[in-house]
Amino acid sequence: MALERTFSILKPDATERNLTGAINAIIEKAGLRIVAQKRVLITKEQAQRFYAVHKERPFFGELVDFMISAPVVVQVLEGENAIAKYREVMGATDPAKAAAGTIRKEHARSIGENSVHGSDSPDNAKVEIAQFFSENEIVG
Ligand code: DAT
Ligand code: MG
Repeated sequence: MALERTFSILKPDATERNLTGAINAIIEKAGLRIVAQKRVLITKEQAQRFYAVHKERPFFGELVDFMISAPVVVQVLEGENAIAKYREVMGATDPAKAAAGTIRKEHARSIGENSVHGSDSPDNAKVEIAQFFSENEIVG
């Protein structure tokens, strides 16, 4: 399989607890390369657009408020099978159900404050990367 790119966010609960290095170590140990990275405060509009697929869910407001509550680190990760591999490294959405050694098992606070986002499909990866990075900011 060819090299693939996925979009990642280290969420506010991770930046607040100074865990970005610990999480990046797990990412890199899994063989994923961080080919773009920046720390940003996202706007409410950006958060609403990013999570628009969940806008009818009861937790939507809480999710948006959480995502704008502190800085996040947005990243592009590159590797063989990067999309599925990063989902595996992240662990299940609910940290209580995540496998040992995954980012969410080791670090997430709760199902809502679960430390990381990762794209779930090639189409979404493309859209999400383009929301935060221009092509010349990604250096593979
Ligand atoms: P994932 O982040 O694993 O792709 P998702 O796309 O289903 O999970 O949901 C997006 C985010 O929404 C998730 O990371 C945290 C929040 N969320 C999901 N289900 C939730 C729930 N039952 N209660 C609170 N927040 C939830
Ligand atoms: Mg998702």
